[in-house]
Amino acid sequence: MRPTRLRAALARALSVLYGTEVPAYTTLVEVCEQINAEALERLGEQTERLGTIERVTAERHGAIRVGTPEEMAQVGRVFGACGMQPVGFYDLREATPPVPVVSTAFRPVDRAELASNPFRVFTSMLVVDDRRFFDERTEAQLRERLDARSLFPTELLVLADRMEADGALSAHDADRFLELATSSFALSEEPVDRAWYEQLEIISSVAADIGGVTTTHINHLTPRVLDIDGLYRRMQDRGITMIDRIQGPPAAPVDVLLRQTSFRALDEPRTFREPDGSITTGHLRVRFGEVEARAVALTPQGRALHDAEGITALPSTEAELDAQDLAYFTRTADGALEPIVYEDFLPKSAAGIFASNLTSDGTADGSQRGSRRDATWLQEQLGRPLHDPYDLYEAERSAGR
Ligand code: OOG
Ligand code: NI
Repeated sequence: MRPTRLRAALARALSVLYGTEVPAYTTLVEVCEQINAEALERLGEQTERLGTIERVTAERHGAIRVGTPEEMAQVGRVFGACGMQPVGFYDLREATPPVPVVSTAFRPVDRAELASNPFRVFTSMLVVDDRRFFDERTEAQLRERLDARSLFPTELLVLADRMEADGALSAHDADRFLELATSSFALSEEPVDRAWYEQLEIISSVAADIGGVTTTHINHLTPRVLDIDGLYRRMQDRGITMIDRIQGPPAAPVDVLLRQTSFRALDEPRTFREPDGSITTGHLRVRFGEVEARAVALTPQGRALHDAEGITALPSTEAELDAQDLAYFTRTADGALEPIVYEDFLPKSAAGIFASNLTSDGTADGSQRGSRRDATWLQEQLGRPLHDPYDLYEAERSAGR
């Protein structure tokens, strides 16, 4: 099996897993499929300019969270086997409310690969030495626990490296890879150390979700929808409470970038180890359901204008966006514009998504010094190239004109 098929198979396996763990996800996927079919009916081929119905129907992004650079590098190997490369650097410590993580997204980088299966995973890593969040003692406790755990079995990493080296795995090895990878992202039944989890939760619920447990899990798995306003209404009609708004640029004459919304997950039963050693059952609320709509990618100038002045500052036709070099397009043989879809994330929406899912804003001491983290640092930790999203859009545009 080749990386492309392995990626599609992993996306499907995780979708089945997450559907059994979070039943409301299955409702969300059903509603997305209805809305997409209706949009195709209503608008015809026009809707497929941003991706074929096959691509959009299969399209998912996952979100996972890890604790250390070593764990991040291992995630890079597992997704690398599936033809997913790290793209972009997001610093959520600067967000409102601040979250003590830095992130990247693993995804295919070629248009043909994206068309075959665009599975992407937003991956966040805890910054344990950031004094705005963690004092020296908490950092030491975190390090001790994170260093003692392993998120991925060695057998999985060996298979991942073999796939990256050879470009193929036998059917038997591919099955084993899928089984091990999928179970690495399942919610663990291991008891949660109550006192430690609560100690971290005061600082940040994301820190507790990462460092307070011994495994990682899919936080959410997000389908793509062609009409997110329609979906938002339909979900509410079905009695599912959505967050109060859709994140990202509002609907416009030319939709741009990425719009996302989510529903709050219900309490999930978890096992706890109490301070007296007894095992109890309780609940945690860390996972939720998200859905997204994707549109044309903006150039750095387009993005700067959008971020400073909002969507209304952008021209209202594709031709003008192209002429002013504000968004990315290729041209068909007869000269028509084809939008290049935005394949990445928005730090502001990501912060909103994190926040919609927090039990509290946590505590950050702004007078303390942050620790330096940037794309160069992350690339070094990953030990593989970290792509700049703009380079990828630019290359695709130059190749397609
Ligand atoms: C990731 C939040 C960001 C998105 O779609 O912007 C994200 C997380 O909650 O771990 O998934
Ligand atoms: Ni997400």
